Amino acid sequence: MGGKESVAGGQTVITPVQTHVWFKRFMTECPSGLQTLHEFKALLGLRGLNQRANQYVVQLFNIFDKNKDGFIDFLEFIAAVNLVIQGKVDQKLKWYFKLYDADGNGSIDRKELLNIFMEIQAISGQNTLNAQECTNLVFEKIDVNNDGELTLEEFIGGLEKDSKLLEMITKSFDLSHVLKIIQNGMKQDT
Ligand SMILES: [Ca+2]
Ligand SMILES: [Ca+2]
Ligand SMILES: [Ca+2]
Repeated sequence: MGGKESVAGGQTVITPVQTHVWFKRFMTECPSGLQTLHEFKALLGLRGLNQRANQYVVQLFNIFDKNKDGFIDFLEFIAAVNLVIQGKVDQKLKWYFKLYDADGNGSIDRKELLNIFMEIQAISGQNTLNAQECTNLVFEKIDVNNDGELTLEEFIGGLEKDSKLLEMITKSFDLSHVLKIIQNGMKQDT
């Protein structure tokens, strides 16, 4: 919220020159060209995470790691950056959906959503939002057939219709600060 110079704010387009800059940073950070989970965490300045927060980062890493080889290569990295910077809302929502669907069975149940909210709290150190209440609210609003599971359709359809909810979800998983860390020169020590 307020005062945040969101790098993802404008409709920035990644130019070839920028891609080159990213590439140099990426290679400086991971000379092997393959980023491990450990390096990923170091990159984001995430240390001494508790179990919940750690779980969230692992999930994030796994989503970046598209080909599931256990590393983030530059193409995967730039794809993620690209999405965060200029992805359309429904592309981003698809991505959130993957992140929230922890067991990958194609739907989000209450436990998964609750978990993710708690992980986010753990990572951001915020207690302003009550994870249980948020979960209830989301299901109340967008679980159209009331079966306790959110399909991709319910998720995207519901959020696109409800701007407040969309804002909550977007904020809960705001990658712009992640991107800012990366843009600030991938500093490892903070
Ligand atoms: Ca990979
Ligand atoms: Ca699931
Ligand atoms: Ca449902």
